[in-house]
Parts: sequence; C-alpha cells; structure tokens
Amino acid sequence: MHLRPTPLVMGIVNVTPDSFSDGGRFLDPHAAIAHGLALSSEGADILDVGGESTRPGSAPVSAQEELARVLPVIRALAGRCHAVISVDTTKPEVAREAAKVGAKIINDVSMLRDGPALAEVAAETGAELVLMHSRGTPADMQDDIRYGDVVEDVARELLEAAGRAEAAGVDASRVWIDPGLGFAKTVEHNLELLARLPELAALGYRVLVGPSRKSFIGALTGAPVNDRLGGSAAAVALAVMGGAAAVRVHDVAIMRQAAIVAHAVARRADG
Ligand code: 7PJ
Repeated sequence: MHLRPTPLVMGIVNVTPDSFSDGGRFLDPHAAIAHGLALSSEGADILDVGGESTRPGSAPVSAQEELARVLPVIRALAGRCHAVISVDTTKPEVAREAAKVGAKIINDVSMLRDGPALAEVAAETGAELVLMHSRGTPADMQDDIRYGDVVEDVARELLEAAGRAEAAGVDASRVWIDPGLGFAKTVEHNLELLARLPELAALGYRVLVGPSRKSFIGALTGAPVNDRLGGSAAAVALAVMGGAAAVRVHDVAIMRQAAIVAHAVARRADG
C-alpha cells in the first residue's frame, strides 16, 4: 500500500522595503533573514523568499530591485538553515541569480504567463518549479473572473502549463501545481477548489496549496487579516486531507501542527 508522504511546510518570507528617505530606498535584509531563521526553527521545510508583492492589485517591481531585495536574504538563509530555499518570482533573471546563491525551488505565481524562459531556468539549474494557477496580472486578475467548471478549468490550465515546463526541459517529477487560492478566484471558486482538491492531486504532480490568512477566510469568518489563524489552520488541514503535498503559510509552528494532525487522519482514512 502506498502511504502518502508527510506534507511539507513552506514558510513565507517577504522582503519588502521598510523605509524611504531622500529619494533613496533602504532595504533591511536582516529583518527578513531573522524571520526566515525563526520560521526554520519553527519547523519550516521550505522558505519561500519573495521581493515582489504578488497580491491581487499590487504594482510590479523591476528585476534589479527584486534582485537587490532577495539575493542577500537567499544567500544568508541557504547558508544558515536546513530549510530548502524557494524564490517567489516570475522573472527568469531573478530566478537564475537566486539559484546561483542557493535557491532550489522557483515559485511561479504567473504559471509561465510570459513564456517558457522561467521553465528554461529551472531546467538549466535543476530547480523544482511550482506552477500556481492564475489568470491575467496581479493588477487585473480580479476584474473578469469566469470559469465553466472551476476545478476542470484550473486542472486543464495547470496541465497545459506543466506541459510547457516539460517541453522546456523540466522533469515532471520536479513540477508542482497549485490551485492559486485567491488569484482570479471568488470565494466560491476557492471553496470548490479546496473541496475537490483530490481531482488536482490525481493529475500526478505534487500539489502545493496556499490558503494562509487569505481574504476568503475573512469573507467567511469576518476576521481581519491579522486574526485568521483558526481559518488558516482549518484550510491547511483540509488541503492536506485533499492530497496537498505541501502548504504555504505565514504561521509555521501552528500550521505544521494542523498539517501533522490532518496527515495522520488522512493516512488512517486511506486504510
Ligand atoms: C500563493 C503564492 C499561493 C503559491 C501568494 C499571499 C498572496 N505562491 N504566493 N501559492 N499566494 N505557490 O500569500 O497571500 O497560494 S501571494
């Protein structure tokens, strides 16, 4: 009998500027490094380092700016903790430099929107590639959300993207798929995708799910973004039950507990 593997916990490390002065921008990589180390000691298996906000409605950042933000953090974390480092970027040049300083996973929230170049970097460097379902750009993705059957449409679009990644030379075993909760999705779409996650898990790629603190949890519970631990833990547990091989979260220690308990029950349910 095949026992499902223990789910991996990916901790989120955002690297964003903390002050502006005289037209210059001062980045504090130390705060991000300290946060990454803290998440690692909480039990994160993976640290996802991102220098561009990809939240719906956010503005783009130049490659130069993104590199300045993430490289020092990836370099430090790759050398100082056991967690595998992931770079959250849609830019091939950022992914390539990140891989040189120790990133082993490329987390692409655009699902290869701009062509195969990001997949080519994954193929060249041997990095794993996460393809997160999304439509449009962060600026316009919530404007016109239409699906037939959301799970079938997301599955088909993820399979197409995975096919493009494999055509660019990425081994299928190194491709992850992610339903992209909150990206070009209504609350109902997010619920349908979580409820029917086994259909995505059945596609044969490892599945990553990122429900942490997202607005659908706020819409359901009325809780503000800084008070969504309970809803996030429930979503993590359901994602694991539905076959997620990894979850992307802000609150590593608590979500790791939720994932471990859900996994133990899922194994029992598997028989
Ligand atoms: C996700 C992500 C997600 C993956 C973000 C936020 C918004 N990457 N990046 N999956 N969400 N793979 O964290 O609230 O769900 S940014």
